[in-house]
Order: sequence, then C-alpha cells, then structure tokens
Amino acid sequence: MQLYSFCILVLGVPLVSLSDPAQCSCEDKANTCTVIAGSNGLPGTPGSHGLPGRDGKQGPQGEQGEQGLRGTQGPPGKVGPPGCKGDQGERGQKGDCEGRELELLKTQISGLQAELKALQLTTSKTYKAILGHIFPNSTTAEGKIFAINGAEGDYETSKATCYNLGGQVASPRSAEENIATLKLAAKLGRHVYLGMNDQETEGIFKHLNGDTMKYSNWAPKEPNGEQEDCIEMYMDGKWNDIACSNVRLIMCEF
Ligand SMILES: [Ca+2]
Ligand SMILES: [Ca+2]
Repeated sequence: MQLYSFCILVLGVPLVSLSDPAQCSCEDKANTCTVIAGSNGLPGTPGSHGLPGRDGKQGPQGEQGEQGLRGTQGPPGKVGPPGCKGDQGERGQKGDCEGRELELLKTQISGLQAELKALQLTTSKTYKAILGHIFPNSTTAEGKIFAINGAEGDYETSKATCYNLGGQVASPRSAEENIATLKLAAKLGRHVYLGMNDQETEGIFKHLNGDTMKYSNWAPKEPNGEQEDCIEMYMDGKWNDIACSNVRLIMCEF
C-alpha cells in the first residue's frame, strides 16, 4: 500500500486515472512501477527504477567444508631460558686410563735412563781421553782414575790444581787404591801428597769431603806432628804426616 502511494507522487498523473488499480501494477518483489497509459490516451513514459529493497533474512549456516592442506613449517622460535642444573651422577669405577699412563711413564723413564747411561759412557770416554792428554801417567783402581803430570806444589796448590781439573788430591780409601797411588808415584820416584788432613781437629784426619778417614797406612810412629796436618806417601806406600807447606808431587784422582 505504501509503494502504491509512492507511485502517485512520482508520476503526477490525474487522481481519476490512478484510482483504477487495473492501470497501475506495483510488484513488491521488483519494487518498480509501470505506467500503462497517459491522460491523453497515449502510453506514458516508463518510470525510473525504484531504490533497492532491504536485505532479506540471513539464510541457514552451510555445512563445514573439508580440512585444508597442511602448511609449511614456520621459522624456529626464540631460545628459551636455561634449565635447572641436574643432580651429580654417581662416581664411576676406576678405569684403566691411569694404569696405562703409569706404564707409559715407566717406559719413558726407562728410555731416559738408557739415554743417560749412554751419555755418561760417552762423556766418560771423552773425559778419559782428555785426561790422558793432560796426564800422560794415569791408572785406575776401584772406579777411580789417578793421574800425575810431574807438577809439584804445596798442599793448597795441589788442592787447587786438582779442583780446577774437576778432581781432587788423591785420597786412597782402600789398600787397592793405595797400591795404585804408589805404583804411579813410583814412575817418577817422588813422594806425593794425599788429600786427607787433620787441619780441623788435631789427630782426627778427614777426607776433603768431610768423611772421617777409615782406611790408613801409617808408617811406624806416625802420625806424630801437631804442626803436621797433611800427609805424604813414602816410596814403600806408607804414610807420614808433614807440614802442609812442604812441596810434593801432585797426584789427582777423578
Ligand atoms: Ca797434625
Ligand atoms: Ca810425621
């Protein structure tokens, strides 16, 4: 009925003509008006389209569609905070590692000892060769080398001479060493100084390294000198204490 009134206002046609409902057809669905005839009997001009109608009621919800394909994996997320420190595990059993290291050390030490021994042998041979050049007259006894070169001096000179060569004044500690000393001195037929003395305590003879003298081969009634603190060897191998200022053949031991 409202749409019918709207037709009257828009077209401006006589009320009589419009009063005939047969000549104006209005359809709710199309929302349009169609003029059939004018006042002069001729067909009128077509009317313009009316405004669009209101939206209809919302239809029922459709069925759920099929699940789509799985998308690609996204980038990794940020690093999370560190976790809590775990409990200490039980102590494991002792392995063979320590044993192997010990064996390795033993092998290395054994190798070093062999090298040292070879080096000492080489050094000893070299040293003896040099010594033989310095002291043409030498002999060995119980691992020692006794040597003379004919030089003489007082006790202090004898000590310094032998010390500078890496040895010391001959100091027999056994009968064998005493015999070796005697034989060497006999080549030059001169008395030699021995290394022992009682300079520190009268009557108590000691070796140069401080050892108390245990072996001795004193001549009868010797030692007999409070002012005689050094020792010479006679040509029979016996010993006599003498003043250290005396000059005697220098014999060194190495
Ligand atoms: Ca003395
Ligand atoms: Ca004496």
